[in-house]
Amino acid sequence: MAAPGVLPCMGRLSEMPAALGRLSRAYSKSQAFTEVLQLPKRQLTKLVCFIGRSNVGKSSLIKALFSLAPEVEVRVSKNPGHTKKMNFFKVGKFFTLVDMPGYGYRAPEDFVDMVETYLKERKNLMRTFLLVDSVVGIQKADDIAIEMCEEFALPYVMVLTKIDKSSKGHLLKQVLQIQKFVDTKTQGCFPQLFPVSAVTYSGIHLLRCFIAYITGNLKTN
Ligand SMILES: Nc1nc2c(ncn2[C@@H]2O[C@H](COP(=O)(O)OP(=O)(O)OP(=O)(O)O)[C@@H](O)[C@H]2O)c(=O)[nH]1
Ligand SMILES: [Mg+2]
Repeated sequence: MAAPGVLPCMGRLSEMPAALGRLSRAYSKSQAFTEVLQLPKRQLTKLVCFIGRSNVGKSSLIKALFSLAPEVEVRVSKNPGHTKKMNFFKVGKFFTLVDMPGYGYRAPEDFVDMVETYLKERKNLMRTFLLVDSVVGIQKADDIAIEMCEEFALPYVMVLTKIDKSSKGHLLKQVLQIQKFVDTKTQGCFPQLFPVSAVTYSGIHLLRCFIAYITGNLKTN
């Protein structure tokens, strides 16, 4: 279930229209998840979703991805457990990005039902981005999401957040450990990791390009 390689995308970085944020007229739209489930599937655009432990940095990352589209309002929590429902960010006609509620500490009670039901129903879900905190690496709570992606055979990608917080040595150790985990313990996880910082914007542009690529909005030839 490996995804197409990221290399063609990297080769065209300089030709990419400045970035995803400028490319698209994005707006934020919260929608009850029951309403979304009732929508005819053919009317939904391509989807990518962001999932991860509470406080891992999902909302901050989405905010950084949309930094060139300041009209998009993304709330970032001071306390874990802020995002209790799914938030949908529709990027013009190009795709829709879904911010999932955090799991683990203070996760909504119906987290598993809500997220599992949603993910396994979506035929137009192009990729799930599973966020892991690069400071602490894969935690027990992350197993919920990893098992879910593996069980439903969802193509997913690991994004390592908050890379500005660690020394280079610590970060390298975590990256190598997570890479080994991906290589030896997963089936559906894309082999390339995406280390990012929502503070320094390191890795953000490459991730934008990758999202544009997998949603069919970045031509590579
Ligand atoms: N240093 C640093 N802090 C970050 C980064 N990303 C997020 N944070 C901080 O981590 C905390 C949680 O960030 P959020 O983006 O709200 O995390 P979340 O995963 O959306 O959290 P929930 O909505 O509760 O699930 C906030 O205090 C952010 O400022 C990063 O790249 N670097
Ligand atoms: Mg959030």
